[in-house]
Amino acid sequence: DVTPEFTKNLPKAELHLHIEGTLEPDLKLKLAQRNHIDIGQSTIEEVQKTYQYDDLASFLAVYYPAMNVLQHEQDFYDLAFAYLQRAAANNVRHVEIFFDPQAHTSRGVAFETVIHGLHRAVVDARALNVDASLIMCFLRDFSKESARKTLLEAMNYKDMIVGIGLDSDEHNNPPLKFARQFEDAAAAGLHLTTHCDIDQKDSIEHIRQALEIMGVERLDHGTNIVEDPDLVDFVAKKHIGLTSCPLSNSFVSPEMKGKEVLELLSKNVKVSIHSDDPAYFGGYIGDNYYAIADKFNLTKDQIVTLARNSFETSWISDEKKALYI
Ligand code: ES4
Ligand code: ZN
Repeated sequence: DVTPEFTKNLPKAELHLHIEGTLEPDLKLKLAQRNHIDIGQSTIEEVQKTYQYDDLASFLAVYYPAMNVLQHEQDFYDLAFAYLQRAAANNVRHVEIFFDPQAHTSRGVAFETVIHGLHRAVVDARALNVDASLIMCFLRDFSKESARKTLLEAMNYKDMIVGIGLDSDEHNNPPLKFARQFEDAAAAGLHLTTHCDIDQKDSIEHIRQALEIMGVERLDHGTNIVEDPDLVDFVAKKHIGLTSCPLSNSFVSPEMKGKEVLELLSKNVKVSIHSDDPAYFGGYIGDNYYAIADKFNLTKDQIVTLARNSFETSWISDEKKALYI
């Protein structure tokens, strides 16, 4: 009943997508050649052979070094525009793109280079009928001082950024580490979200901090919340969005958190489906919808609810939202 065509063609919002995670092997090789960087592989097959990971640490060990091929503004443009073309092909009408400035500034690429390249692609996406925006993530395993410096720099480009988030290694890096930066960002009118990865050691405590103390509007992943009925009530009442990524989850959890997604749907939580790092986890957003639909026999109605949730919990204007929900 639910086919790959149905999940691909359904209008949807993408809210959990790391732009650095859309670096496909062919573009990686092209940029390596263009920038004279030896990445140790010279064919797509060789690059794909390095994609071996079964936990966050082994994934990040492949992910961050690959970013070396991104050097110039045009490289960031090419990365983002290639993604936005794929988004258009998946009928993504609205996308809020995560980017990790510290993964670039820490290796000598200027913040301005990163944001100008990404922003130019965001502007050009209008011609693809994709409404795009940028969410700046802090690397949570970097210091809060580094986050503070990054936020200060971002204030020069505030109109190019819709919100902030937290990603990278969550272990021993709770949301509260960045409480001050989140407070300052909110005061500057930016939206707030944070990763609360699946099956983290302190996941309930991290979710509680993010919701009750820091006032985040969404949780990226966050599906462990099913362990705590009071928090589930809270997110249902407050219309907090939970952005689940089945194919990404499948690398660390065979059930891809499908049972949790179904339970959250049944409790009217605004959970939705997204792609995380599609070049590394085997599929774009239509594939992610199809993967969970196929494994858990979701109905078309459930799929449509997931897509509607993505628009409802997005940070587009109420006027634009009304077009989709
Ligand atoms: C990420 Cl899968 C995952 N987890 C944490 N941080 C990330 N950044 C990009 N992908
Ligand atoms: Zn993510």
